[in-house]
Amino acid sequence: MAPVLLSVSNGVATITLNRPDKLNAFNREMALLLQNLLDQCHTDIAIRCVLLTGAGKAFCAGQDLAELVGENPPSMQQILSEHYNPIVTRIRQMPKPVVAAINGVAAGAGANIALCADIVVATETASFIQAFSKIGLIPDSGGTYLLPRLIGWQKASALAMLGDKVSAAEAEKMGMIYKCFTQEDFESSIQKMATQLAQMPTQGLALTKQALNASFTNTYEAQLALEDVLQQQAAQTQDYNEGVQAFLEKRLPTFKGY
Ligand code: LHQ
Repeated sequence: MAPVLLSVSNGVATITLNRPDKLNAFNREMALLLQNLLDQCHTDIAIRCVLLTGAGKAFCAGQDLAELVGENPPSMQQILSEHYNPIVTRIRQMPKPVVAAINGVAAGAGANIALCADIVVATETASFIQAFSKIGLIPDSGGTYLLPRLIGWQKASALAMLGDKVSAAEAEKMGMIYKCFTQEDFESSIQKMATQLAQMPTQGLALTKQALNASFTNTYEAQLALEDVLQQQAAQTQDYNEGVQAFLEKRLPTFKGY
């Protein structure tokens, strides 16, 4: 079986990290394949939402530590510049929503790949661990950027240094993720959310994502100017026309994604 799987249905691309016996830990092959599949999702206009999840009991245990001591291990420089940085960059630049559906433990790079999705939801038995400090590393894959912005400086410092396990319920409470679902509701809730997103005005969502990405570093004035530009682009889409027409005609809109 391939270490990452892709299936497409009703506009939703489901990407499944698939090394369940290794808790879906990343080796080089898996990291490169994930990049390739994210590229396919980026360019395929029939795909209007990406759902990222893990096979088996874990979401992802981060770097496969066995690979580091195996034959011809990738260098530290390669691991970040060729494996994880291109993955998180692709997720942030994906012109459609990416939902991370966290089905189990998400540790190390696995946690931070999860957190860079647009919407992160988890099952109640899932957990998040900034495992890096326990092996003498620093949080990577954007963790030092995203964590303080998601949960505040103090909690980010503590989690990055202590490497404590955060349950899905705690993660929801501290604003690290959007929602925690019961085990029973998890599968149906993520499918419902992904299907809903795939039927929404995709261009509008892509422009929303672009604005939110820029908000981390923009001044208020620069952000207002960007909203001005992006809103004009949104208003040129057919979906904007359809949304307004459907509202006025008191019917449900049919959005095409452009
Ligand atoms: C694993 C792994 C794993 C290999 C579980 N690798 N086998 C960037 C820069 C460069 C280098 C390094 O990496 C990075 C980015 C990073 O991601 S650094 C952080 C790497 N990840 C970790 O340090 C997490 C290591 N794993 C764990 O702490 C635990 O396994 C967690 C908390 C994830 C899950 O604990 P349990 O549910 O108790 O499972 P387990 O520990 O029993 O693991 C099950 C199996 O999976 C086991 O193999 P075995 O043959 O004994 O059944 C583990 O060895 C294997 N596994 N994580 N990262």
